[in-house]
Amino acid sequence: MACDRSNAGNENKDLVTTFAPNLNPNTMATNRTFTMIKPDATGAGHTGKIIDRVISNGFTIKAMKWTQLSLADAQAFYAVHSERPFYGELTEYMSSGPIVAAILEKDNAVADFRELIGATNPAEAKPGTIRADFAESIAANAVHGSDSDDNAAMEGSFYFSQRELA
Ligand code: IDP
Ligand code: MG
Repeated sequence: MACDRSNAGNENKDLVTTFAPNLNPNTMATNRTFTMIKPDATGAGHTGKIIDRVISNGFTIKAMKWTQLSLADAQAFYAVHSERPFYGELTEYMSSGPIVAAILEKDNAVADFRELIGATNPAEAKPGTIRADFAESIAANAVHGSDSDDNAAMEGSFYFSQRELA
């Protein structure tokens, strides 16, 4: 079925208001992305190596915290995937252990970070990408990376207030 996207911008602003009430959708940065180091990677002791990889590839850390999602938090964060068959597995997994959440800055941040982390399935991720080197499976795939500027702003504001950015 053809999808009418003529109202897409406004729908997105409604979503921002619900999901991230402190965020002004008119001032979203285009040079930022949001990441989480996932429970498989924090549990395996890869946190420092992954942060080093991120910094040495030109990303500046604007905010960072070590924390753990409740199941309800994970369900809210991944609400966009609620119809997908792996939603239950994903949200249980993401709340199963500590994560590191961070807002990163770089020109072309969203696309460059997706390139740095590699494909969702580590078996298909290019050699030298973070997922190729550190991920365990398609679910436990070491890191999250936002897929658009708008989602980066919304996901970042899930964890951080404006006053936490440095
Ligand atoms: P992405 O993280 O590369 O953007 P998405 O399709 O947005 O991939 O999926 C979100 C997360 O859901 C993935 O990072 C992974 O942890 C999990 N996931 C994706 N596909 C599957 C699957 O087929 N089985 C189990 N988990 C999956
Ligand atoms: Mg995604």
